[in-house]
Amino acid sequence: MTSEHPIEHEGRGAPVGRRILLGTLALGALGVAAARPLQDGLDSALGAASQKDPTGLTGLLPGAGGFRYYSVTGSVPAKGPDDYRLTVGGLVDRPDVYSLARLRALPQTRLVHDVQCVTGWRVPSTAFEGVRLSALLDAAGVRPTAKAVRFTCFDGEYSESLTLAQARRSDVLVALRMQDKPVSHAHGGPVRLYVAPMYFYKSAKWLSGITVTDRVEPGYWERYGYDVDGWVGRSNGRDDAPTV
Ligand SMILES: Nc1nc2c(c(=O)[nH]1)N[C@H]1C(S)=C(S)[C@@H](COP(=O)(O)O)O[C@H]1N2
Ligand SMILES: [Mo]
Repeated sequence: MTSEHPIEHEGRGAPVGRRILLGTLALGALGVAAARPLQDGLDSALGAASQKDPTGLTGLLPGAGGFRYYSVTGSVPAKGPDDYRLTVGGLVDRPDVYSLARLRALPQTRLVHDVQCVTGWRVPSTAFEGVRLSALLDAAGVRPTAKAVRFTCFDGEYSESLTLAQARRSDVLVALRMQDKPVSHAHGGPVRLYVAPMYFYKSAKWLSGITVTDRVEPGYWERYGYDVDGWVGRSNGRDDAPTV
């Protein structure tokens, strides 16, 4: 066991620990073989550690500034100004499809917080910049029956969800920039979700769909035991809340 293992450090909520363990085993059977790092050459070095890190299917890259690049799929198509699209639909009056140019033309918000992965690594004071999710929801006209928002990704696998109240927070962005640069492909560019107050698994990379729904549909990692309400320091992660 290494320090990467969340169960060892959780210290509370044994049922949750068991859920994560079961998730790890299921993932070992179903997912790890198919999941590969975005960059080649890391597999052998990281293979053993990856088995012990439910959200750590890929690993630390030299020069990544403390970030790890995660993807639950083996490869993700690159998208840019010509072919990137973000659809907004579901329980809204005005469904829409945004190009990168349209997103860039909207008012941008820049936030600086610590990034905190649920498995323990943290990157202090990281800038994210983009369009407030609340602005896109307001533009779409959320219907009164709506309760939640589901996010889908052009990797074809990952998903996330927030309650409508969480989604409307001013520190939740549809991010176009990270570390004061356009979000790179490895970090989920050209557009990723950024949920500042929650563990980084909530910040879906390669964002392609925003669907307003009548109930929360647990996202990818949440089916393996992590909390849908992934507040840093208050959910089943193992770390203290970062300084903001
Ligand atoms: N589409 C997609 N989004 C994702 C993930 C993923 O595997 N696929 N991993 C999540 C997890 S567990 C973390 S910690 C962060 C990692 O972001 P990074 O690769 O930019 O460091 O992305 C989150 N969003
Ligand atoms: Mo993570």
